[in-house]
Amino acid sequence: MILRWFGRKKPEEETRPPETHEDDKREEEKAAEPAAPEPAPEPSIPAVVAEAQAPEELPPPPAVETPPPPPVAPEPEPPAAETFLPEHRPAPEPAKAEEAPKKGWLARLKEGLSKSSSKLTDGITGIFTKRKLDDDALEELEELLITADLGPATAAKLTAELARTRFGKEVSPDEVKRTLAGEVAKIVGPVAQPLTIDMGRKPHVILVVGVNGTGKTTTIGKLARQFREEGKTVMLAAGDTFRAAAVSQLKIWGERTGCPVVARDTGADAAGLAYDAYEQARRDGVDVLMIDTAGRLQNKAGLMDELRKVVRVIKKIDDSAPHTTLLTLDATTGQNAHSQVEVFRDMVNVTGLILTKLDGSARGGVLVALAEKFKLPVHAIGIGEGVHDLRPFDADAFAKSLMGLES
Ligand SMILES: Nc1nc2c(ncn2[C@@H]2O[C@H](COP(=O)(O)OP(=O)(O)OP(=O)(O)O)[C@@H](O)[C@H]2O)c(=O)[nH]1
Ligand SMILES: [Mg+2]
Repeated sequence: MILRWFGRKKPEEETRPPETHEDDKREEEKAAEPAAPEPAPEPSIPAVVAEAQAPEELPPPPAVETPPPPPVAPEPEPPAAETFLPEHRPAPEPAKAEEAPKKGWLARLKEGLSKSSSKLTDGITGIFTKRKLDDDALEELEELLITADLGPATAAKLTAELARTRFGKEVSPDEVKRTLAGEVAKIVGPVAQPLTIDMGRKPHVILVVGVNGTGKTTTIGKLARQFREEGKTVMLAAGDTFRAAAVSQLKIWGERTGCPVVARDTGADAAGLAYDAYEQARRDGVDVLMIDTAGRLQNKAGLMDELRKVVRVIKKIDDSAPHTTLLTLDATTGQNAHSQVEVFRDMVNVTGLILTKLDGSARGGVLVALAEKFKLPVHAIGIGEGVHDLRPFDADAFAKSLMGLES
């Protein structure tokens, strides 16, 4: 079966992933049926999957001849009996920019972080109105910071810094917020690193991992749009072969962003698919290959094995690949994100984080705790479900927004 993703008639407009929670469940049940050695998958976070809407019509790609096959086609490994590759053509002109949201992203970041910041600012105002910075006030502040998900270590560090310069003095809530924002910016500054693509790789391989529902597929779609707008050619690999709905979700992102999607049927070997996609991307001279992965399988050990196998197999083509391994973390899960970093970091070599769902999360402070503890680059943050809602992580803007200050 050949899946064709170019020039297909697309359904109606799509702004969110094409699956419902119900679809999701049905697909998983179906996928799990033939061999379900263990009864229940173990989602640590319930997937919040939005309703299906169809993609926006993109202009058809220019008719360009399919490039000739390479002189020597290396044997895929593990050998795939049949590979279902899309009909691939060189990527069309950079995707036409979909209309960006009217509000500036800083305003949206501030609005998105308002749940986190209002907790902090209300607390700070409560503690510091007409009050000296004494031990009790410091203790209350430390507790507040902990409950706002900044974590005990960061909370202690921030209060110590405040005490160092202001102890015994009367401090205004605004002064406290400004001092804390400055300290938060210092902590997150070193990890605020944009995602860079090595254009010499052809392709630069990005593996996207994370617990189910944390935003892997959506982030891939958002990144694909960014890369395409920069004029890069992008290929997507639907490595979440566990659920049929996951494959169709990625295909819709591929259509929206003008990127070919390499996919196979549900239940296919994810590592084999990743290998074939990498080979295909190399043959086509694609700039970026993004590989989506499953967030859950029948059990956690199965997921680990599968991810490790994907990495092993990719390395057979190029030992330095994947060149980037992104871990998506759902900011609404707060401290749970710590254990997810530990698990995935030990399993695959995570090179950077994407914090999603910072909009509407009261737990945005977790980003500070993660930066302090793991020092892993935070490449971008998700501030909504739309294609424009992924932003490079800006330490200063984040710190100020978190403290409810104007940027
Ligand atoms: N509000 C908000 N929603 C987001 C963001 N990123 C992703 N989502 C939503 O979160 C839900 C899950 O996103 P997916 O991209 O399907 O997550 P996933 O990690 O691929 O999930 P699995 O395929 O189940 O492992 C979807 O409804 C997304 O629209 C974000 O930054 N903000
Ligand atoms: Mg997914």
